[in-house]
Amino acid sequence: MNESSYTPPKVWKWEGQEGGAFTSTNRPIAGSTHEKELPVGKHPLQLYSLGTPNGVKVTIMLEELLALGHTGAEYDAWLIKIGDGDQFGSGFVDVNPNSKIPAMMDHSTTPPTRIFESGAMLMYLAAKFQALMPTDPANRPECLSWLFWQMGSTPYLGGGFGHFYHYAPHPIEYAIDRFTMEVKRQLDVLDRHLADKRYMCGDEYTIADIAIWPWYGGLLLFQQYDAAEFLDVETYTHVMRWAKEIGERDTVKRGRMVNRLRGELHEQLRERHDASDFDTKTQDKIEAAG
Ligand SMILES: N[C@@H](CCC(=O)N[C@@H](CS)C(=O)NCC(=O)O)C(=O)O
Repeated sequence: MNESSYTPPKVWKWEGQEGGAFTSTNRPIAGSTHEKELPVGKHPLQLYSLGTPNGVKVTIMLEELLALGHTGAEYDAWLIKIGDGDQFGSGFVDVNPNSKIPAMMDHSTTPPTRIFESGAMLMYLAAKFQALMPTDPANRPECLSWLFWQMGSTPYLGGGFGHFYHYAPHPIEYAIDRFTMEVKRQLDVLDRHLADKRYMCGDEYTIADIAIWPWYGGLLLFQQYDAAEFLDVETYTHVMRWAKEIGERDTVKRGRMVNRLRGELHEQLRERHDASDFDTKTQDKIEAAG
C-alpha cells in the first residue's frame, strides 16, 4: 500500500491488516482468547513477565529490594511469551485486563492483590517496603513526576519511534521524522535534568531511575532498535554518564537477566524461582545439561 494514495474508509474494519512484526498478536479487541491458568510458585510475589524494558523495571526493583534486605520481596518470575499470545490466556487477563506484561500478584495479602502497569508496581512495591521512594514530602513529588514522565513519554519512544524505525514493514519518512523529533527532545529533557544531578531525583537512587533506565539507558547502552548512531546518542553526555553508572549495579545486571529470551545464553534466566537460579539455571547451563 502506497501511504500517499490511502483514503481511510468511513468505518475501519479488522480484516487481518499487516501489523509488521506484531501481525500475529495485534487485535482490536480485548479479553482472553483461550483458557489457561497461571502457575503459582512458593513466594509471596508472583511476576508474570518478559525481559523487555517494561518487564525489566520490575525485576530490577525486586532485585534492589532483596539486596536491601527485604526478604518479603522474594519472587517467582514466570515467562509470558507475548509473541506466542500468552498475554491473552484467561489467567493472565484476570491479572491484567490490558493483556500486557508485566503483571503481578501479591499473595501475602488476603485476598491476594493484583497489580498491573509497571509504574503502579514500582509504586506498590516502594510503599509496601518503604524503600526507593523519597519519604521527604519535598522530594516525593519530584520522584513521582519523573515516574509518570516515563510512563507518559515512553510510548512515543517504543510504540512511535521504535515501531516505525525498527519494526514497520517499510520506512515511512513522515512517521520516522515525527517520532525521532520527539525522542531526541525527550533525551534532551533528560540530559539537561541530569547535568547537575547524579540520579533523577538528586543524590538518591529511586523508582524514577528504575523506571527510566531500562528504556533510555537501553537506547544508549544496548543498541535498542539499532538506533544509537541514528539518534546520535553519544551527544547526550549526562544521560550516558547516568546510564553507565546504573548499568554497573549488580542488581540491575541481575534484573536484566530475568525472563530474558534474547542475547547471550549466560545472561538469560528465563524463569526465576530462587536467588540461586542466577548461578545454576541460566540458559547456557540448562542447554549444556541437555
Ligand atoms: N504501560 C504498560 C506497557 C506494557 C507493555 O506495553 N507491554 C508490552 C511488552 S513491553 C506487551 O506486553 N505487549 C504485548 C501486546 O501488546 O500484546 C506498562 O508499563 O506496564
